[in-house]
Amino acid sequence: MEVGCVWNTYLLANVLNLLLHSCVCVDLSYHVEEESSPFTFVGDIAADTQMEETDSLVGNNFITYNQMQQQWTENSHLFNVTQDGKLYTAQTLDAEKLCTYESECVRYIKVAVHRRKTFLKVIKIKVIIEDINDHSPEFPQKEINMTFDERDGEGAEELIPDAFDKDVGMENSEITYKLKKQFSDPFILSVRKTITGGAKIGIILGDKLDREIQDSYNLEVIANDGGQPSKQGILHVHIKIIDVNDNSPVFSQHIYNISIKNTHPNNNPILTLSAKDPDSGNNGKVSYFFSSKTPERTRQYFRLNQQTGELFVEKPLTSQTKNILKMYVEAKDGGNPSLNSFAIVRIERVCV
Ligand SMILES: [Ca+2]
Ligand SMILES: [Ca+2]
Ligand SMILES: [Ca+2]
Ligand SMILES: [Ca+2]
Repeated sequence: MEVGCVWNTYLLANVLNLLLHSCVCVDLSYHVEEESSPFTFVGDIAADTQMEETDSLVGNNFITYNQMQQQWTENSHLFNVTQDGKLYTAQTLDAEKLCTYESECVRYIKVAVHRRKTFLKVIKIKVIIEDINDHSPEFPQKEINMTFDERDGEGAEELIPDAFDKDVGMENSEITYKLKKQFSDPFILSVRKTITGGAKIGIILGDKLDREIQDSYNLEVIANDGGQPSKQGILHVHIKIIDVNDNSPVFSQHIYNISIKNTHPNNNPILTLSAKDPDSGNNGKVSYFFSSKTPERTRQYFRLNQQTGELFVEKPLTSQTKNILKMYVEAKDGGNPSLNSFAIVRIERVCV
């Protein structure tokens, strides 16, 4: 029985609420901006219902106005009606708390009019709470890191989260996006609206990448709302380019010509080979070898430090050794697969 009563009360409240909100037969409509301070003047009910013209006793306070309590809504404490018929806000009204997006933000109040103690009528008043642009579009995070591969081609895409604007007004929450970047940065912004009202946003590669020229980029995605003036939110996008082994080591010379005495000490390098590879990590780590084209009979006189490229005499050069020795050396990077290049070392033996 008690449950039934509760349900009946609940249903009645909802029906009354529905009737109140769906009723279009309002006597007066007023506008008030959200976030106005409490006690902001909204309208003069007495003047606008022209009660003073129809009843000359208003000046003597015989006509009084009272807001009717509407216990099933929270409207009653949003507004105050003075006895002489002035409507004020009772508190700061926040459209984002009171209303939802895509519906007019309104509240209805009823005011009873009495002459002395005699009830005259009820005035139905619609108050439209106008949204102001008091919220900026916000991204779920302030910054985001992403990577592109150096071999990624034009059209490669990385998605980023979209922004949200809490304002309930359509223009104040309508978001447009733009990409802030350096002129030469090879990225463009893609924005596709979704059926839920959000957006699918991507950073798209618009050109080839070369990590050896630039290995990182800092972009900003700026979300602007349609308010006047517009507010904005910023997402900082940090892009790192992952290296690909696309460079071979390059020797400082194609041919190294040196002369050594046959008494050259074997702990002093006769030459230091140097090859540069601009790739990153192992892709740019260079090691040095005798090429297989170097005959073993020549190679036996020398020792090559694979890491440093230092070339030492291993065995004393004798008069039986040719006056000019020619060796092919190879520089290899640590990539997988590795890339290499070759140089020639010509050594002239000088007798002392
Ligand atoms: Ca707002
Ligand atoms: Ca806004
Ligand atoms: Ca590279
Ligand atoms: Ca390389």
